[in-house]
Formats: sequence, C-alpha cells, structure tokens
Amino acid sequence: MSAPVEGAPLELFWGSGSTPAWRALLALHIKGLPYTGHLLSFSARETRTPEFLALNPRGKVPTLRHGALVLAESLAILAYLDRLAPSPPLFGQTAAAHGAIWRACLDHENVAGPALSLLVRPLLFGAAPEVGSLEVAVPGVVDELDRLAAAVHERGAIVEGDLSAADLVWYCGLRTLDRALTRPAAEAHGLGLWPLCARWPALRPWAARIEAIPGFEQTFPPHWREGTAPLGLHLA
Ligand SMILES: N[C@@H](CCC(=O)N[C@@H](CS)C(=O)NCC(=O)O)C(=O)O
Repeated sequence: MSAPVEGAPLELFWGSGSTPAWRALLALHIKGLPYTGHLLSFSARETRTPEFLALNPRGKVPTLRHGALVLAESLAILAYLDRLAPSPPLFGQTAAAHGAIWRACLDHENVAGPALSLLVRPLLFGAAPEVGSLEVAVPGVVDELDRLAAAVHERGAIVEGDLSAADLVWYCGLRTLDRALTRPAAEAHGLGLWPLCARWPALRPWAARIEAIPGFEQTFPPHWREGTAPLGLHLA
C-alpha cells in the first residue's frame, strides 16, 4: 500500500443507487472534505473497464483514490476518512462508542442488510416476484426496523447522540428498502410496510438529520430522482 500524497485530491468512484457508495459520499459531505466524484455507469459496465479494474481488480464501487493510495470497501473508506479528518468523528470519541459503532455497522452488514435484501433484491433487481416469496421476508424486516426505530427514538442516532458511521450505513440501507417498497410489485403483494414512517415514526426525525448534511442532495442517487417525488428527502 502506498502512502497518500500530501495535498492530493480525494477522488471517489461511485455508482448511482449503490448503497455502499452512498455511505462514502455521505461521509465526505459530513466531514466537509472537498472531493472529485467519478460517477460510473453500471449499465455501461464502466466498473469493468481495464482502467477501473487496474484501480480495483474487483470492479466495485465505492473506490477512493487519494494520491497514490487506492482504497475499496465502504467501511474501510469511512474509517480512512475518519482518520484523515477526525471532526466530526464517525467512529465515536470513546472506546465504548467506537466498539458500539463498529458493532452496529457489522450488524447491518451481516444481519439486517441480508434481511432487507430479501425484499430489495427481487423488488428492485428481479423479475416479477412469486406470490409468497416476499411475504416470508417481512417478519425479518419488521424485526430489524423495530430495533432501529427503538434505538433512534431513544438516542436520536443509532449509538449516541451524534451521527456516526452506523447511521450512514443504516440510512442508505433503509432508503433503498423505501425505494423498493414503492415498486408496483410491493403494492401488489400488499406487504403493508410502506410508508415506513407511518409504522415507525421515529425514523423520520432521524432520517431528517442525515438529509440535513450539507450537500446531501449531491449524494442522492441521480437515477432515483426520475419519476419519484422531488428528491423525496424524507421517508414518506
Ligand atoms: N462490500 C463492498 C460492496 C461493494 C459493491 O458490491 N458494490 C457494487 C454496487 S452496490 C458494485 O460496485 N458492483 C459493480 C459490479 O459488480 O460490476 C462495500 O461495502 O464497498
């Protein structure tokens, strides 16, 4: 691994609608770090070009370039940015908060994210879902959202009062679920989860805090703007 070039620009390779990439964009904005964004098109296979594969052989976004340093994996990027610009902290100020934030991030990656994916994948990326295939996923999603809503109701953020990496990670996952639930198939299946804030009102003020990050609208997936409510910044 090479050391970053002092004073080198931060460059983020990202893709519209990629939740891991969205986290990295939000982290850059919450820190107020200037950066150059390179929006890659998935449909044009721009993550598979020789130039991009030379940067990240796995061909995934987000990928951060900082001078000679190239870093993939969204959580690693968040951790890197937190060291680069410690304020506001994304991984807490105390050992207890640091551990709790990592736990909440990994809880999303390993448990909640896969549970939400059982709805998100077929609704956003799949063919018409079979009757019953979505319904079985609902209890797992309800469980995760109950847990999230209870945490943010109590503290205003997932771990402590301040927004952290955990909030960015969960928010992007939640917004992707929100979008999936507005697909006609979700309505046809009568899943009864949407609007999320009707069932889990504590999510609204929490989401609004993230949506108040300066420049939030620049991080919003561009292709989501088409045909949806104007920016739809608050979970309906
Ligand atoms: N664990 C990785 C996941 C990255 C990832 O899977 N990115 C997807 C978009 S969400 C991607 O770049 N896919 C493009 C491709 O596979 O060609 C992270 O957190 O950064």
